[in-house]
Amino acid sequence: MKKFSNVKGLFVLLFALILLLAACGSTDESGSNSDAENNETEETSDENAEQSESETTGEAGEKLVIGFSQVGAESEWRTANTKSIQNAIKDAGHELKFSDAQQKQENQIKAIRSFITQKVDAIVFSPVVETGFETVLQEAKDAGIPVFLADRAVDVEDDSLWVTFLGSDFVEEGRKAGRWLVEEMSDQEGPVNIVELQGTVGSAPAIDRKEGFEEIISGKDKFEIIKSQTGDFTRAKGKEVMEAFLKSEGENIDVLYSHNDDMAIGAIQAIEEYGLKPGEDIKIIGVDAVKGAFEAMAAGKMNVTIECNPLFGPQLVDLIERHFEGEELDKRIAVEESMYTMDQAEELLPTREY
Ligand code: GZL
Repeated sequence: MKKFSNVKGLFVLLFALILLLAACGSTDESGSNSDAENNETEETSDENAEQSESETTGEAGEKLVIGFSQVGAESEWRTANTKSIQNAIKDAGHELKFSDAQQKQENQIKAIRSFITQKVDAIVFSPVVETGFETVLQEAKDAGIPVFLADRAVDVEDDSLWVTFLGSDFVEEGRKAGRWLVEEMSDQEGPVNIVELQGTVGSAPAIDRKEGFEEIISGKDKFEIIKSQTGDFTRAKGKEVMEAFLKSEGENIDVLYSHNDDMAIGAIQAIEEYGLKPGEDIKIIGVDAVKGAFEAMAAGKMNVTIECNPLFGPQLVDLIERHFEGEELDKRIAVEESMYTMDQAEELLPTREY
């Protein structure tokens, strides 16, 4: 019987255990517990999400982590632009992650991917060329990181891949150069033979400055571009290509149109070494309005520079902050710019900031 009573005791114990388990595992009709649990889980996950969101997308008034992928350090203009943006980001209390691509597209793609991995709040990007960035910009969009184009534009189907473009109207800069030349040569019979130093092949400024300049001179028969080649926006390359122009065209050249001042300054050296007078024998047109151009104009070696203002760092940071405060920004915001000639150079040189 002992055995049986043991068995009986076992059954009673088992039955009590089953009752106990049944009571613990039940949800009530409304399922609120599981919902509560779920809600708690959701809340936690939402909290985590918000937490991770604030880490990755930033919020109004928060300190932002900003990744800045810059073209390089190829010209006076570029170094001034870099300084303006870096200082503006730091002065506003945000954290800067900076990458100098040394004018190589693959370095910019790598930098943007690194910013995505680091979960920055925003990316500032000046694309070395217009095309080839669609994939990496889609990756940034998929990661919920807004991209702000500074200085140069990209050529992509989907313009939701970037928030806004802040920079110059390069086509208008080219038009200004063309209009100055038409006015300057108005009493010359012609032909007026022009050599052109183009910027980086495929870059927005090179494409647009050529377009704007040709739009203005194309309607006047006396103007002809007899040679055109890239100097990649650098002084060294500008000098080298101008030497080649002089070798083949020599005193047949009346005008140099250079897509930036740095290449023009390099060309001026080549013209002097060739034995001609820059600014007199050959009219020199540059773009950027950097200090070096004002020095060349004050020395009578350059005739005009079209301003392309690099000092838009504070304006850019203001746009980024307004975006995080929920403001809808225009897709394209142009920087105000002017033009300066040889006769203004001496007086204005001391006032120039870049
Ligand atoms: C123009 C900028 C150009 C400058 C050059 O906004 O992209 O790149 O004109 C620089 O000096 O290299």
